[in-house]
Amino acid sequence: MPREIITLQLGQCGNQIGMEFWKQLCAEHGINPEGILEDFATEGTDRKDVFFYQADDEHYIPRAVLLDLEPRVINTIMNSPYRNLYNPENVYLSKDGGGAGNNWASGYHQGERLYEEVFDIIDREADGSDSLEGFVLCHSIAGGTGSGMGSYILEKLNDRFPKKLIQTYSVFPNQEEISDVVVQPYNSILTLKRLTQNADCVVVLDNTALHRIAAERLHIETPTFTQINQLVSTVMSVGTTTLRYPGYMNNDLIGLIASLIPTPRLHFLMTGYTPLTTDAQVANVRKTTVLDVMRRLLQPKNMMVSTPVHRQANHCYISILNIIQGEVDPTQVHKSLQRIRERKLAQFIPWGPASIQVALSRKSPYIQTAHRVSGLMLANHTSISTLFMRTIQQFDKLRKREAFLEQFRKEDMFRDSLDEFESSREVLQQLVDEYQAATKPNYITWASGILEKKTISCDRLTQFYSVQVR
Ligand SMILES: Nc1nc2c(ncn2[C@@H]2O[C@H](COP(=O)(O)OP(=O)(O)OP(=O)(O)O)[C@@H](O)[C@H]2O)c(=O)[nH]1
Ligand SMILES: [Mg+2]
Repeated sequence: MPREIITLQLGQCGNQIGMEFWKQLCAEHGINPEGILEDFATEGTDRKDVFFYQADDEHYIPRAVLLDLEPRVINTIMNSPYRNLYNPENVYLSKDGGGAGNNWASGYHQGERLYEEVFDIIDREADGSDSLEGFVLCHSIAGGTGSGMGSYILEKLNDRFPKKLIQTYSVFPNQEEISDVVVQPYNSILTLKRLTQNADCVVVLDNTALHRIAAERLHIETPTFTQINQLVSTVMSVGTTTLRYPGYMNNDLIGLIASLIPTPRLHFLMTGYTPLTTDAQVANVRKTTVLDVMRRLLQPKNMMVSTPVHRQANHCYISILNIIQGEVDPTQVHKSLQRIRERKLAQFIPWGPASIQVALSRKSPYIQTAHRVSGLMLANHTSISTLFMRTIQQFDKLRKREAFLEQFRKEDMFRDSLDEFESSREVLQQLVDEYQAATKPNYITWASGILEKKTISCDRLTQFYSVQVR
């Protein structure tokens, strides 16, 4: 039975990365931009129905809801060759069309006002699936719509669908660029509270690191969002590949999440991918092996998050899942893991199993790649907290100066008090403290005081190779 997943795309960033994701999924499943299954793809054994539903024999429609408060990006999608792919009833543009003006509070309250209309769409999608597993939300945390309306939707999804999983692909702002969004730290901190409390799993997509990778590894000096989003769509498509290509490794989202997230709040994942396109030169010199791929995935330069993964001695991995595609001999996997253990290439938490999990995954037969073996790493690493610390510091600076608060005071939540800022800061500080505590042997005792009810069952873990690396 398929376990369906509904994708919600919010705001400029959410819809732009969503668009790239669907392009990639269509290509992988042999679905053309009109949603029609290509003749060469009719015999496929892939599981299209997790992300698409079938309108008729050959017509597939994404289980996607496209939401924005301003028309530009959605209009671009609706004028692209993919305009007939989506269910037009699932495309929602706010009537006033003015956007949220980079203001979280405006996005949040517009979300509140549009609640009925938006959840009509979401409920209809949910009713249209047999065995809904959960939701995937795509957005940025720094603007107004994806962050504010995204926050509101996260809260409501939790209320209305308490048993469904919520995963997000959350884009963090580029720290190295002078931002035109001066209130970015306010928006980020308010969103991060909801990502901590209302999501089961957050895949962190960090524009700082994505720009660095595009510049250093792909040699693109000033990368466009389209180029950056190709990296993002690779992460999203490989990250969902075990759900879409069943067989020996027949996984669902809960299996994926449970294997990576041992305690409920430490649910922010980093990603790494190799080989990136121009690594082809390397591949030409000698054949890429599983060990090459796994070793490269442990190098900070391949991580798509701008944290000092190995430099700070006390930070460590909570879990690692490598999704490997290509021509792989399973015995190589064990050998590679042994080698990684001998060389002590990865530092793990002292309070739980230290294991690198490997999922060998099939891939689309319709897309040719230059590489024999490729890999995506999904990693739960305590150094993700340095990203949150940076947000707190930037927030404190703005807040101390009482800068740019008028636009927030205009909205209900902030009219009488700014307590919501302090409450969000507190939640984020606790999260930073918890990641810090997770580097210590007594973490479980520390955490048992504050662990919440919402834990995830781990009964599907056996589907993965799991080899102790200590
Ligand atoms: N990776 C990536 N980042 C993006 C993209 N578009 C915007 N961003 C980032 O998202 C943040 C701005 O948020 P947007 O998504 O533009 O804002 P929004 O959600 O549409 O909200 P408003 O326009 O304020 O209503 C900044 O940090 C941008 O760098 C994109 O296509 N790809
Ligand atoms: Mg926008």
